[in-house]
Amino acid sequence: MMNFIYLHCFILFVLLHGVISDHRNVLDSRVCFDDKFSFGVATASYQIEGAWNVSGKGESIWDRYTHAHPDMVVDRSNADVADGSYYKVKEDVALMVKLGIGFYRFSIAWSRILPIGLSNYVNEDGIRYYKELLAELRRNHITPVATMYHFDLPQNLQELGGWTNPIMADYFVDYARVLLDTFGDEIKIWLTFNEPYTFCEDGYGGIEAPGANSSGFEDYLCGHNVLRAHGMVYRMFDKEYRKKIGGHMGITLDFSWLEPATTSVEDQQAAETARQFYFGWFAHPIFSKYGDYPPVMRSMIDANSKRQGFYHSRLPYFTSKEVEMIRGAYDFLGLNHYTTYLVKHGSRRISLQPSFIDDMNVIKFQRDEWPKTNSSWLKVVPWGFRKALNWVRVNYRNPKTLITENGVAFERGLHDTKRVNYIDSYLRSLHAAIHQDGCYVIGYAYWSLLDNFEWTRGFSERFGLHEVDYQSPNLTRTPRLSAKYFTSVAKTGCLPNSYADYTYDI
Ligand code: GBH
Repeated sequence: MMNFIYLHCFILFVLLHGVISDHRNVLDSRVCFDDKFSFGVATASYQIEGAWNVSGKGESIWDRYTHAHPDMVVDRSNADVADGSYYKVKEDVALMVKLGIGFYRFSIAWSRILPIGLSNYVNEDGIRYYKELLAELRRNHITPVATMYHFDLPQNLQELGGWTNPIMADYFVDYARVLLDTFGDEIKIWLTFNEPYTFCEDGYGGIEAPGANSSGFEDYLCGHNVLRAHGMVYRMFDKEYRKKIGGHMGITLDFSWLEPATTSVEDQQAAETARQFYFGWFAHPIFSKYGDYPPVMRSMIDANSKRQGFYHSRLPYFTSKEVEMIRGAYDFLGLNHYTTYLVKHGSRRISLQPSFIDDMNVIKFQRDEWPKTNSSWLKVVPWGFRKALNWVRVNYRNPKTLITENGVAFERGLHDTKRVNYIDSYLRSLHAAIHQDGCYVIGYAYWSLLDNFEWTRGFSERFGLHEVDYQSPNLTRTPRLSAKYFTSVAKTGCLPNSYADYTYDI
């Protein structure tokens, strides 16, 4: 009888314990990233530095474009002054220290280092500026992540045709050599390019700088030379620098998720074609098992070129040596992700005028119900982040990935709850991709530390964790609510459970 009672007590204890610990699990069910996961912020030289012609800096294609065509920027602004970050190294790094972040992704202005783009003349002040930044980061234990090229080609090289000229790859190698020789001791994480799709398609196929507006033609030439340049720099790094100075080299690609609009076979196929054109164009040659352009791009562009009367495909061919050089040219993938689109199959009749959109032949759109932001192209669709990451995992054998940009623009003001919600929901999606699906992601950078010059959208779109007052002579920076939120995330590695978790004074 006694035993029987003991047994009952025991069972009751086990049951109660279960209930209590379940309860604790609910309270502790915070979404947490592991200790090694790193949080950071991202910026780019032209968008924040200002000092466009100061102390020997040469002219870039964005200097030229905004000066020659002010009407191409929605608010007729330019980045001559921008956030004045050239003069605010200490102030900006202090903001990062307050955020408690582990890394800072910035870009180096080619024409600040080599004013005419060529390696025979190095601008010492350019080197001084980035050294000062690196010293300040080092003093504060923030790891630098440097992008060699974020859209700002020296204008002098544009006179030669810019990225449509194959020799650009050689000049990029020379520039990279100067950077590795000069900064290689301090910078251990390198990105060759930011978003080649964006600057080749919008710059050479469209009307962003340099504004070549030659879609289906110059965009492909640009892409071809950028891929060669990336491969060449990676091989040089591998052969000549890795042993000596160590470090990791990758490339940043932009991947908006592309979801089939319906379950029809045609739309499923169209979505996959779109992924190959928008992302695979640059990802397939570097990250896929076999390298080279995605087969669907190759076959569609070859066929269209032929129908249009070209003797050669508008999409250039790599030599087999180039395919091998570019294939596997990475230590990690830098991934930018902002939004998602739906895709339907297109039914375009092929016109005589070459065009990237015609070659791809799909229809891309966003749902009206998806929450809007202050960027026409950006709707809030957090689940697309997880899908994009999984597509990368499945197609490219789960490469080591650093999220080099994710962010959103909303109206001015400090109480930016919409931005907090955006970041929080995208981080939840990222967390699921890592912890439920096994995607290999090592860190996340928010775009951006500061409001800045958003290319042809000028200062009208504000992505900053900090608001910049462009009317004030000091270009005053003020943290938004999202800066407090992000501080809590960066310092704890966990997403806050409630508003109170990050609005106390940090
Ligand atoms: C990133 O690109 C860039 O790397 C970064 O410099 C930029 O500040 C950030 O986006 C936020 O804008 O205005 O309709 O012509 C993300 C990919 C490609 C998205 C160009 C916007 C222009 C669309 N971007 N695209 S539109």
